[in-house]
Amino acid sequence: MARSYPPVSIFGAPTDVGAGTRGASMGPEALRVARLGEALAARGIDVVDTGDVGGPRNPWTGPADGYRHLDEVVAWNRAVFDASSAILRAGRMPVMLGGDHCLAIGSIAAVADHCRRAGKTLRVLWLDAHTDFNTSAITPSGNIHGMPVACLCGIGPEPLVGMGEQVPALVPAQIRQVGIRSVDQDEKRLVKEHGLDIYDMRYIDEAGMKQTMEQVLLGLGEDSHLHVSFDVDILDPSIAPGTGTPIPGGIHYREAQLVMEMIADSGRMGSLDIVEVNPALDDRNSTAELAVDLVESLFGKSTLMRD
Ligand code: 4U7
Ligand code: MN
Ligand code: MN
Ligand code: MN
Repeated sequence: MARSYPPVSIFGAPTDVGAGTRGASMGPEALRVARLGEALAARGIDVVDTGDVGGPRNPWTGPADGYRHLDEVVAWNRAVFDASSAILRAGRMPVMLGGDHCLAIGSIAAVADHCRRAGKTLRVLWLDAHTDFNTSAITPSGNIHGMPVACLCGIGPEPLVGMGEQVPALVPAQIRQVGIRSVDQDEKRLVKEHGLDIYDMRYIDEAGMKQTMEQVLLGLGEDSHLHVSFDVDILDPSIAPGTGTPIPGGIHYREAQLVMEMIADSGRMGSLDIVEVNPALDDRNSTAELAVDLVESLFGKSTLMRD
């Protein structure tokens, strides 16, 4: 059955300050070149592209006290927080084009504040090869794109943990992680300690994607707001080479489509990040094109007879 979608506002956050490989700063343009806005408009969705938010250049320096580029990461996240908040206040759905995954701190902090104002229950679906639950004490890299989930749960530096009014922005029980296959040694201990709900590749192999997504979406209701944070490195590198931290053994095309179709069927998606597209590493923009294809499914495009 055709579903109607709220109006969408796309914005870009062209930076790679949180990443260990440069190039995700070109992600927003790559997604536009792959015609993201046009694809949603063709589905009858009211969509505007508000352009890019701005921030400091990437200084490309080493870690200081366990963080690389902390000041720059804070500045970019404030810009993302402000843009997401404004879009939500206007009654529209924010779609953030990253940029690296550190930017989900700002986008999700904004959504958490919005949900509190609107009396909605927030659930976050983290589609990723990585759990992104590192801290300055345990990070092997200092790269803050490996820390957003911890920061949102209140573990991290004050300016990132306290981005919004609601601090912490999330509790682990609100989060579902799908596609996980790369977790650092100490990070493993921490995600267990905090009880994150993780559907790793072993789980997906054994249960299948249908049952996995049924579990993930269980309990969503009328008053639920589902935030989808889509790190394209959830996809197998053979179909999505354009990303800075590719990990073998990812989900394939049909599994990815099913993830998106089942989210669409839930009817609860209220906000979206598309992050970690790195055109410098891509094969003729194929990763951005695949991301757009999958986002069309997120907005209700399905195969054959179900439209
Ligand atoms: B992404 C890593 F060490 N865990 O912290 C780290 F393996 O947003 C990678 O999921 C983090 O792409 C990947 O640097 C962050 C590493
Ligand atoms: Mn990530
Ligand atoms: Mn990742
Ligand atoms: Mn990455």
